Amino acid sequence: MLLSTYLKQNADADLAYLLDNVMVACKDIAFRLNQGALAGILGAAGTENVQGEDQKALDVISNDLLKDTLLSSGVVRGIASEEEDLPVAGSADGKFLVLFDPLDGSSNIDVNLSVGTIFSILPAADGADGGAEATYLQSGRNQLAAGYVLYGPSTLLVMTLGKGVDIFTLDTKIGEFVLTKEQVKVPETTKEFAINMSVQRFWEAPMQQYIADCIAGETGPLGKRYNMRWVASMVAEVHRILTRGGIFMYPYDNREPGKPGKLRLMYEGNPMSFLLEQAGAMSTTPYENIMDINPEKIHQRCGVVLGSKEEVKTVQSYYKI
Ligand code: P6P
Repeated sequence: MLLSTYLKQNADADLAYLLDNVMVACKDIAFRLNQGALAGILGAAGTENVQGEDQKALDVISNDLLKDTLLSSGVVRGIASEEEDLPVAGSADGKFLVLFDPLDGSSNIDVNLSVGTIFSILPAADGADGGAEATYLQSGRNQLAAGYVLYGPSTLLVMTLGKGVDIFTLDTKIGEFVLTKEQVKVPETTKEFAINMSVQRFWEAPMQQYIADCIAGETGPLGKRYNMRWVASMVAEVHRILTRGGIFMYPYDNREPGKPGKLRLMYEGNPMSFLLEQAGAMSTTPYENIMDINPEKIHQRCGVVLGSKEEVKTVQSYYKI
């Protein structure tokens, strides 16, 4: 089934039109990524984003593609992006707010590893200003749709409209996404954890203990031998978990006390949490469910402990939650 047919059957006309516009931009991003060095677009942009991170040329290109496509669609009140200091207003009568990380994991681009686009769709309240931060400060429970496009060996769209999680594969022969897996469910248990071990000394004690017990393996208190993965691209990690289970953690750490965690709530935590909960998994900080957070800032960060339900509960037990 083509994505356009799926949307016609499962979404109202305006939401279907919006998501089709998101995919137009993502297909262009996929093409440019595939061109890589041939298009002369690898390397740094020579600028920094609001997060204080060096931008890759493709960060800026991807951001502009999504921003231009969405703001000209007529159904978008405004957008918020990891690469934009402030929200950008669109159509005064637009029904939707679109929040996105245009190219998550972009440090992987120059070494030809997987990256992705993450998107979250919120309702625009009547009369709300699409250029005002307050318009976007809604709980993740308000999301109408969320998903990511993973630019890997194949280009995949993984999306939820609130009725489960479905996966589409980009058929480059026809330039369309085709439904290839329906109603994804995450295994409730796992033996695979993903965390950046180089940060270990900065974690809170419960996280240090949990990881030590994972490494202790079958002779330790968790009684099983774990494997470890770290791709430095949240989209790739979440996709692996949606596909075969696992737990991904980017917990609070005290490297920079003013920055509790690295990942951003509104366009990383919330959309990924919507997907995972729809697929029968959990997504926490680990102190609370990420989608229960009432946001205060558009670029606010949160700790992330997400994945197979029983493993997330095990981590929470170390925090005595
Ligand atoms: P580190 C990518 O920059 C990102 O935001 C996530 O996609 C990824 O999981 C994490 O940061 C990687 O962080 O500290 O390993 O570079």
